[in-house]
Amino acid sequence: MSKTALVTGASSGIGRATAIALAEAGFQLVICGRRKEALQSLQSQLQQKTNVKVLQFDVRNKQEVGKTIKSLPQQFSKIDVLINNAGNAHGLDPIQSGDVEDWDAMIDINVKGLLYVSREIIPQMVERGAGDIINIGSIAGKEVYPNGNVYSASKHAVDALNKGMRIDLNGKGIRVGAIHPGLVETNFSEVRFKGDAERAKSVYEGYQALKPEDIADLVVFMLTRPPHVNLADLLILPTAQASSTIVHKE
Ligand code: 8X3
Repeated sequence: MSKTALVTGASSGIGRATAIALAEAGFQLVICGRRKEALQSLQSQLQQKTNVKVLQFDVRNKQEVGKTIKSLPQQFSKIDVLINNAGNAHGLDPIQSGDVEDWDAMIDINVKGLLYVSREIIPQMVERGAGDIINIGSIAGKEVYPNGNVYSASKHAVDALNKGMRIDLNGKGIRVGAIHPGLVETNFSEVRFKGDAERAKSVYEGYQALKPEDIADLVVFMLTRPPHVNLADLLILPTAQASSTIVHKE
């Protein structure tokens, strides 16, 4: 029987590309997100390749996360692979003028949401003595850059949780690893800049940014290593990017 992977934030960007790559690699899928229509359209796209179950929830809503994951039909209830991908940035403002609603959103989604989903899935992995967890962090979890303050704090938390999970789950047959991407061209900047498409586009101009598929490739690579190999902590950047703030643009 094929393994089942649950992907959060699967309706767009890295999550969507990862779901597609996992379907191609033969995994059965549980695709999660807030936007039911986008998830259903991905489901119909992938249904010829594998079994796909759509789960609609907002990772910020603890009750909803628990209830929805517990409601999975038996065919999908054994989760072998958890991809903690849901996350985004809201705003890019100095600390003295940041919007507290933006701060709440980033901490609630990127940190608390990841915890709620993980808390639902990890116990069954421990019980079976098997599983893979991949946490999608960011270069912002490794460095802090101007005005990145709270986003960066939330991704540093993801980095810490990736390490914490690996420590607590050591000896339990579960691999835990993180991917920390630099600049990936998705709707990330459009969300960060609240729909300002021009400003968002300029982030990816003058060089070749990573594509969501580049991250999806890495997910599949990690999952297909022999069982004794755990890719624990990976930073992936476009060749044009040397650090958060050093990007060579033509
Ligand atoms: C996304 C990359 O550099 O905008 O996490 O923080 S960056």
